[in-house]
Amino acid sequence: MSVATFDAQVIGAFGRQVRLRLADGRELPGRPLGRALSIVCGDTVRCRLDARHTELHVLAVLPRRTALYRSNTRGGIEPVLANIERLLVVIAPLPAPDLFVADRYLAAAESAGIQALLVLNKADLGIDAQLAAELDGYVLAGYRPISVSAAAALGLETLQEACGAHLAALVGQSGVGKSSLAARLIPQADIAIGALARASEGRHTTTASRLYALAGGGQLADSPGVRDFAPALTHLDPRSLGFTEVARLASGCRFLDCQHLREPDCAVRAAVACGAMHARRYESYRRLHRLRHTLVPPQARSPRRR
Ligand SMILES: Nc1nc2c(ncn2[C@@H]2O[C@H](COP(=O)(O)OP(=O)(O)OP(=O)(O)O)[C@@H](O)[C@H]2O)c(=O)[nH]1
Ligand SMILES: [Mg+2]
Ligand SMILES: [Zn+2]
Repeated sequence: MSVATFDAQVIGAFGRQVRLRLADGRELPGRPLGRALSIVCGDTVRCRLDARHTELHVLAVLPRRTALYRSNTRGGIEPVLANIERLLVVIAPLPAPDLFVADRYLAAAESAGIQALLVLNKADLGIDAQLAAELDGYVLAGYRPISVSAAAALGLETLQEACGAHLAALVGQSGVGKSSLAARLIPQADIAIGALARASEGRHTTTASRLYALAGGGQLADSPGVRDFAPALTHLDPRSLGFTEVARLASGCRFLDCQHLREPDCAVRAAVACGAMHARRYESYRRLHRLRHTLVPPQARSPRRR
């Protein structure tokens, strides 16, 4: 006798345990059958009820429409979130923002076909001249940073609109207020919020990604904060490494395979020289380029030649 299988959405993944949402809205715990299955929040999986009908067995992960990957410390890559359509990269005046981390998230999203947005939380704390200049750099790049405050309930409608009916995810450094924003947009969910001291001591409040339903028909994933983030280096677009302004400017470079480092007639370096591309964003591009050059063998990173 064959047992009926059906599809479900992964709304939480903690090691070998997953939380699944069925088409009828019910939520049940699940367990992957087979060690090799790598399941992340946002995945759609094929499953069946176990004999005692208390949990679901996950048989397979269906093909992902998008996947956000990161490089892990063992030199490999691993998926972080699946099927997301909007990546909300959250920064804040406090803890001190590491914008190289933000740039890498933006680059990973651009290279994965995920629309990336920059969200500045804790706007109630005020924005100093240095941070304001950095935000101008993102505007030059083509982003429109969204200023919000979870504490003062500012900009939340704009944030909700940015999620729309899509599957969106909050990512960023620990303590920037991802869970606080999620709690504002999904007040009925019981979301843990940390003390700022925890983040400065390197402790994270959120320990696993979790997907919540939004009032507007979309879904929002809250994810654990990071100290650092390295994208999957082999997945980066070879001409721009996922930097949108570099992708735009590169068509003006003399060489099709210009790396925008020392080549003559490079439109990217010209833009940096005249202030049309933000100097720190360019430094961020160079750092990512160096990392990729060091870690990825040449055959895996060869630029597409036309
Ligand atoms: N002033 C101010 N504080 C905020 C705001 N949003 C969050 N906080 C505070 O920032 C601290 C961290 O908030 P969380 O929401 O736990 O941060 P997180 O990004 O989810 O942190 P992790 O789960 O560790 O990644 C808490 O003390 C919040 O009260 C805000 O808009 N303004
Ligand atoms: Mg959190
Ligand atoms: Zn160039």
